[in-house]
Amino acid sequence: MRSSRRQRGFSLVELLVVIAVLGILAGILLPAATGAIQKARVSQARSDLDAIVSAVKAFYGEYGRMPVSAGNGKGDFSSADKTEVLEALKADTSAGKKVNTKEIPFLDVRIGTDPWGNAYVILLDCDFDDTIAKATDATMLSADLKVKVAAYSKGRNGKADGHAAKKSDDITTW
Ligand SMILES: [Ca+2]
Repeated sequence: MRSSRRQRGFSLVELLVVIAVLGILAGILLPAATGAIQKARVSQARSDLDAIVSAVKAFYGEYGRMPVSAGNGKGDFSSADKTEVLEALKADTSAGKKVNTKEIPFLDVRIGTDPWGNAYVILLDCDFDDTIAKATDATMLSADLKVKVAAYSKGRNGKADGHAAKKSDDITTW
């Protein structure tokens, strides 16, 4: 009796039960896995942003100016979608080496775009009053920032949601 059952293999009902169980498991595990990936990306962005801010401070300590070719002593600066600040911190391009004349690598070369493929935005106090003026990035800042350097990622949606947004996935250093 037992051997004939084994030869018969699975019945249709048994197969359907197995498929249903697999479907339920996938339904539970997939969102959890996606959530875990998003969380990992957010913490990657946070650690990149902290590294960028530390690198700018180290650059400032070394040179007594900000890692941009023009604008030191003038108004505050937003890197927007440009990469010149990162290039200066890494000294990995000719433009970067012109700003970082001693070619000191202040930043791990791994840092490029954020985990969603968008540029990190870096805000610099280029007029040296220890404040980044709100007007430097009026979308993101609700008031002047009392820091020399700040940075942010636009988050998963790839948009600078800003201080007025009800629901923002931006990741900021302030
Ligand atoms: Ca300023």
